[in-house]
Amino acid sequence: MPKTIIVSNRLPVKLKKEDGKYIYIPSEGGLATGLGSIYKEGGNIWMGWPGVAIEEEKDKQDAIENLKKSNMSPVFLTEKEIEEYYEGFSNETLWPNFHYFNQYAEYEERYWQAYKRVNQKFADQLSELTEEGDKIWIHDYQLLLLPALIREKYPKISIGFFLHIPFPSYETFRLLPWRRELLMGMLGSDFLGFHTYDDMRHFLSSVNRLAGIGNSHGQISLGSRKVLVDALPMGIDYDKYATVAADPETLEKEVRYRTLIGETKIMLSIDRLDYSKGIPQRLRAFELFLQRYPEYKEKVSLLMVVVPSRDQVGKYKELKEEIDLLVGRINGNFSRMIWTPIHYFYRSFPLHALSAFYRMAKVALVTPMRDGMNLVAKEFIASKLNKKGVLVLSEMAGASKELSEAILINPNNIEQMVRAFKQALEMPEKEQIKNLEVMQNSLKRYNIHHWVKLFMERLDYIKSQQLALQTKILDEASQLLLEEAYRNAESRIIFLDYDGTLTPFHGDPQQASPDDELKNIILKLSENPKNQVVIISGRDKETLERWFGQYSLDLIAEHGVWLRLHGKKWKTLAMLKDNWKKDINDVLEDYVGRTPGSFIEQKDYSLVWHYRKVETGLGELRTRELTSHLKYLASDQNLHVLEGDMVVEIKSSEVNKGRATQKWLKDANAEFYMAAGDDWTDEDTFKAMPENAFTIKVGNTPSAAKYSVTDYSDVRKLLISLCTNKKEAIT
Ligand code: GDG
Repeated sequence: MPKTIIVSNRLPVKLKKEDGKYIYIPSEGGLATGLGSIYKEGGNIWMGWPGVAIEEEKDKQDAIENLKKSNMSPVFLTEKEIEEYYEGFSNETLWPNFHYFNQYAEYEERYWQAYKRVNQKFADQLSELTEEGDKIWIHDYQLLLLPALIREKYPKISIGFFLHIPFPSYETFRLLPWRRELLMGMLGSDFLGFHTYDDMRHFLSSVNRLAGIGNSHGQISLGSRKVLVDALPMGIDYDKYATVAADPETLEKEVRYRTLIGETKIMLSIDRLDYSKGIPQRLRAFELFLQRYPEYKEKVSLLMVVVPSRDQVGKYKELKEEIDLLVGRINGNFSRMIWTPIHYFYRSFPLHALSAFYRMAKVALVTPMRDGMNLVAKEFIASKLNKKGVLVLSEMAGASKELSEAILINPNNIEQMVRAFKQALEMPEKEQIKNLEVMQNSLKRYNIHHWVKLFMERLDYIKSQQLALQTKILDEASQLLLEEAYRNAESRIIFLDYDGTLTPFHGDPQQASPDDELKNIILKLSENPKNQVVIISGRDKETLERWFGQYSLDLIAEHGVWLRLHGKKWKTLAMLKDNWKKDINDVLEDYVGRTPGSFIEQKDYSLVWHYRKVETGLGELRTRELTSHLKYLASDQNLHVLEGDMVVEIKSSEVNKGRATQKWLKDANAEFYMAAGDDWTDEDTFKAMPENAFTIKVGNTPSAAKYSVTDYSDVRKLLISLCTNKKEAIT
């Protein structure tokens, strides 16, 4: 049975040696929770490094056996690999470059070589686990080369990739000596997800500039393979944070901390030690705030948690020293007997303690210089059960694109930060509640489970698009097959579009009328008593009647509004006037699901998709996608898709060729079915045909048809060969 394999640098568990034995510490991180619903199921697997260099063969075997019980497969890395691939290339080359700290980036050839070797190691191990039909989801910047390495071995497999950190602009990315190899590595994926529209845009621009490959609505054509790129902001396990915030253990901790700290208002910050987090800038802003507004002395304290990280590495060591100095200076200058301006912890805390901090904080300061998303911002909001609190959020964090009710700041603008601190502390409760409510509702909906589901749906979607692209050219062998099926059938149904399918002309009715060759084909085809021929066209009924009224065939005009059966009177294909709404609503729901801030308005005779609260740029992109998506369901006379001011409106209920085909076919029972058409309106006809039908697309754009031919003359040749079939030729 096909399975899903998650691959990330780290497993959701960490091995640690204690008293000569390895113990397993599970990760509480959001990703581990979200992906739990996948990797713990059936034969699915999570593959990654267990967080420690294991040397002994026996220990490795034990780890493999133990982890297998929890559907995990460890990739063992040596000390040297960890130093060069992980700490080196991943954290000292890619991390600074992707976070716009180029001055910190190391361009070391030996790091690059190690990065390539370890990605190959992951690929080798992954190949052993993989079988055709599996889905693979690769995570983050440590494994950028892996998608292409797997693609080489398994050309047809589904590969998704998600980048958790920002993707930099082309001008920054191009500084990497190995930029092209990195991009081509990523492009081994079928679907690439980023936190924000800007990240996605930057990636597409690099693909364009460095590999010369363009895109259409986020789809890149790599030869015959299509790659989808999209913005998919990661959510949190909302219920978990809301539940822990109400847990008695958290409340007990809150009371204890409050007693120790006193009644000052708390401003909270929680970060890993990293230069991308803007910790010194925040401290300087807090210092200036106390100088500028001395009335806040004794009234406000900063509770600052910095989680230790890489502090033996040069840049991190310097950062730690800078923070220590700043905290010392501020506390030294401002402290009073009964008041400490900054409570600074260089350590991590258990979840309940963290939750107590979130509850206590009046204001959360999330002010990174650059951050892929930042989950702390979201966790703070989910923990605010009383809906009182204010988030000050850097516009450089991915989260700012969704949390527009926060006070947004530029972390380089110290004056603005100082003003934001004051505004946050003085915000009326009513406004706090209003803002938090909006953000909580959004985070509840776009939670981690939604994110995982959506990722998998997008991966499946592009895979199905790729399959649809595999429409076969109607070669000699397939034509023989078709002719044989035709010959052997006692009853046949043949749907033919007109413009572009039977004639080269579109538009001008003077030019498009059937020529003698076509008239002859139609005559022979329709005279055969075994055949039921249906001309299905966008043309009006008068034109079709003028051209084909004399033949023994059926006519469907105006994309399915009118039907004329064998010379009888025209009748409309009556529909319930609201019938179309469900289909369109499903499409719109899908877009709402992928576009935080958007929503649907239901009107009696129309549906409206609003995107005025969506991240700038993303709304416009989705509109383009949506309108092209809706083309399949709209037709000139029936559904109208209108783009307005930050809205897309779909008006009126009518029918399309697919519905008309379905209605026409309802009680049909033939031995041979065929349909030919050239544009998007005919796709609905193809989809409505029975499984065993011969569906033929004229032209080479993606289609749901089984076969394709180059132009109308091929259709004519095919029809001539059918009607001049020796056994059946009507002369
Ligand atoms: C990447 C991207 C993106 C922190 N201190 C403690 C603790 N934490 C938890 C928080 C939060 C997580 O760590 C930090 O999440 P971030 O999103 O801020 O950053 P990363 O996980 O480093 O990294 C980032 C993310 O991937 C997801 O795509 O948002 O931009 O850099 O969950 O709660 N947890 C506990 N004690 C602590 O002291 N228990």
